[in-house]
Amino acid sequence: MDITAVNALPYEEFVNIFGNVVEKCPIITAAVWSRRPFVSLNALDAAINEFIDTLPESGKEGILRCHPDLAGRDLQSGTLTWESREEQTGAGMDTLSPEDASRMARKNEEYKKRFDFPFVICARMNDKANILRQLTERCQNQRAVERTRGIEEVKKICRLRLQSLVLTDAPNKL
Ligand code: 2AL
Repeated sequence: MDITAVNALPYEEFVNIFGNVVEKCPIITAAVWSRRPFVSLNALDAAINEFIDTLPESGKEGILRCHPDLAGRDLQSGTLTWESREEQTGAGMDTLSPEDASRMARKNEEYKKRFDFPFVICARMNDKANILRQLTERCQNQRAVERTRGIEEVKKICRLRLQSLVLTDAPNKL
């Protein structure tokens, strides 16, 4: 689908197609529909980012809390969203060694206990070693730093999800 086709979508279809570009936050997609027409995929991406940026800190934390743990219970029980499953399996979250799996579970819990929201990272831009390393390192940060960092990762995830749905003339530039 190209951007002209995106702009022609009625509200319901727009939300059906793009409702999960930010994990389990279709309200964001619903909000940006009224900003169309978008001149490009980049403009649609920017509208989503702007909406996220206008949220109060509690709203940003809410977005982070909509994200499933990496290599968590949802992956094991098959209850991840389609997009999340693709990302997590692509980063090898389903093939962790027993040692790495228990380290990941331990660190995810430590992170959530410290910050009260889950660790979020763009799995498609990282491999399992990198994810584990960053999870360990980011546990040391201040809460406000992690809130900002987590939202940056949400935006990267969103951009890649958008990119897989919309054709662009300049795929490497967006
Ligand atoms: C995820 C996810 O489900 N996909 C991704 O890229 N990151 N979750 C997370 N907690 O970072």
